[in-house]
Amino acid sequence: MKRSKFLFTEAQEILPGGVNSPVRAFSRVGGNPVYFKRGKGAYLYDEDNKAYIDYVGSWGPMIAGHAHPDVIHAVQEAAQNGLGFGAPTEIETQLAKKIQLHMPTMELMRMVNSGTEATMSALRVARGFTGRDKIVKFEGCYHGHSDGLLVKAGSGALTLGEPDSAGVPQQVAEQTLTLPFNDIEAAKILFSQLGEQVAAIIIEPVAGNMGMVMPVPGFLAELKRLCLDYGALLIFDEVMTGFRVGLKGAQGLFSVQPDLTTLGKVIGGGLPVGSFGGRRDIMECVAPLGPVYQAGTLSGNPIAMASGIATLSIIEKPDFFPDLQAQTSNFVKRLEVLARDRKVPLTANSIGGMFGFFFTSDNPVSNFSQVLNSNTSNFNAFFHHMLASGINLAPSPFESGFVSGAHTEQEFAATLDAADTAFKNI
Ligand code: HOZ
Repeated sequence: MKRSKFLFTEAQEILPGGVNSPVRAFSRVGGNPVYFKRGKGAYLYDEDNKAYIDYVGSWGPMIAGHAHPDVIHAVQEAAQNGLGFGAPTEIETQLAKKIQLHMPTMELMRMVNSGTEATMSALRVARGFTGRDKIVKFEGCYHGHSDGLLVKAGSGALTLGEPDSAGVPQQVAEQTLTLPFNDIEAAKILFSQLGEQVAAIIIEPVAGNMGMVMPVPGFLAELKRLCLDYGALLIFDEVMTGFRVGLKGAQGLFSVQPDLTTLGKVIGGGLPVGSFGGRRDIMECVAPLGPVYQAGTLSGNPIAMASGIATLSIIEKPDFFPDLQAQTSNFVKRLEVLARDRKVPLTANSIGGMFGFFFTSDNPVSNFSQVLNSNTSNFNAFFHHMLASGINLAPSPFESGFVSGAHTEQEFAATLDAADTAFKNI
């Protein structure tokens, strides 16, 4: 940690809080962030050459493991032809087709550079299409940092204890209505009063930014029904779940068809890519076809497209998701058993290659209030013990964990050994 400490001190002189994204500053867990210089497979290496088994995976995209040779090769090949043209290229259509193959609800889509851009743009499309202003989101769900979405948001906004950001105009925040996650009755009441003003419901179909919280059975389908009844659109924010909980995303797993979908993370394989898309008649509102403006110099960047295509090609292999799902679920079950044996209340869950755990005896954890009531001091103690033992977890109890195809029993066993000692000491 010696060099990480030095680098963090230096960074604080020039970057706000020393970071380019708040959660990275370790504000929630305390201590100094680790500076990484290299990743390979399931491992990251810090500036002092210490190795860590990584369960952050760049917050999701590294589903194939760090520096997968196929991805690196594709990026190098693409880079030799130039870094970007700001003009159409064949490769952006190829990535779009690959996405559509697995998510047929994406009838028309546009590439952007981040999940934030994708959600912000999808909302504009929803408003342009419906002619309505209000949107509905769920407490603890995080959809990037655009103004209207920083209302009762999760992830870094929650981590810092500031669910509402300064700088968001009141008039903008007022257009965002929030509901408790998994509470369909509350949604029905809201729609009975304001349904005709709602352009869209936006939801993480599996919440991943307040820890990982699964939808209760039927919840997503009921939301779809409400949207149909009131002429609102259903937007699945699959930036985190897309190509992570399964090849067809959460929409495939739960068999609920959103009107619009937002993607990011895995579809860029670690490079900055996002996408929003959905029903053709809705997406035809987007310029130049329609009146909703959206643009970007770096959108569809060929290097990022190449990285995304190579990553999707790896995870499309028939055994990839069954193996990832089995490994991840086995891992979290063993984690729960260890905690139980040490009499530490813990509820863990996983889906595909995504997992979460809360220090609580509530089981399941299915809403934001339960999340906030979990024991965050235990999380912090656990986190630091694991980090010292060379296990890299997200530095906040309000994030998800990610397993890659490069994690093997060797890494799981080492992680569980460290967890057992950590449970003993908290
Ligand atoms: N909002 C991201 C996690 N949910 C964190 C991004 C980052 O710090 O890189």
